[in-house]
Amino acid sequence: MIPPDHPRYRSLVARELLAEGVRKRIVSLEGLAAHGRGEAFDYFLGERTTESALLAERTAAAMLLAARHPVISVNGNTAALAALEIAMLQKACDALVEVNLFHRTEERVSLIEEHLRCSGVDVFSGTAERLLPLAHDRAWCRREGMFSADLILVPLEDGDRCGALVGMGKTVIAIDLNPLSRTARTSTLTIVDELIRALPNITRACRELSAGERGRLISALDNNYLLSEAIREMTQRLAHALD
Ligand code: PTJ
Repeated sequence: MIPPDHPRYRSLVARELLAEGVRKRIVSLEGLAAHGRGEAFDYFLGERTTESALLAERTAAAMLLAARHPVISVNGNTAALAALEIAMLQKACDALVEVNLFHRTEERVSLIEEHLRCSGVDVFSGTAERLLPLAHDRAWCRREGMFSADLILVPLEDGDRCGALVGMGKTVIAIDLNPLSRTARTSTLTIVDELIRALPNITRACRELSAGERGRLISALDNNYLLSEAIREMTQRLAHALD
């Protein structure tokens, strides 16, 4: 049992959730390594939502609400860490939620779908087809889901699919603590923040933004600025780490 006053409480709880996810066969072993990389970047950020990340989260909300057919793509790590937060975001923006996996097995897809449903997510399932132009198993998705979406929110992505989706003319919003990743640089909008902090901020903004604010946020979107700000925040903290 992790004491709530432990200085690294939130980080240790996240690790517990992922370890439990591995035991339930929801999270892949590779997902643990991916999380470790995210933790390192979060350390550089100071484990907080920066001003530029909040701007990205509010812009994401505006874009989700403006989309014709938004889809939230969920992998093993996202399901284990943030199933409830996904359910709340889905309610706020009325998006489809579809499971899409890199280390895909039919068993993992079903287990993750079941886990999401238990947390209140309305999961879009059914027959998947190999529809995305990718050599690996992230190519599998549903024709009426991700394949037809105009906007896809991809928490914790590997860069290939993100590039393929943008190449198909789709708007892609990524949540990725690594501002240098291919995903971060290929997406239409990148949120450089921790998944569990980012999702509730997007949900809140979906509920709060006026139509005027949404339009202003969308027309001011500059992903290069958002990524440079994230890198600036990290380097500034590192430069003063021993002060
Ligand atoms: O469940 P599967 O089979 O689909 O596999 C999922 C993983 C995560 C293993 C797969 O998508 C993968 O290999 O991802 P990558 O290429 O390692 O990319 C994950 C990115 O997410 C990295 O850039 C990490 O820095 C970042 N990341 C990890 N944990 C978090 C995160 N970003 C935000 N919040 C996190 N909690």
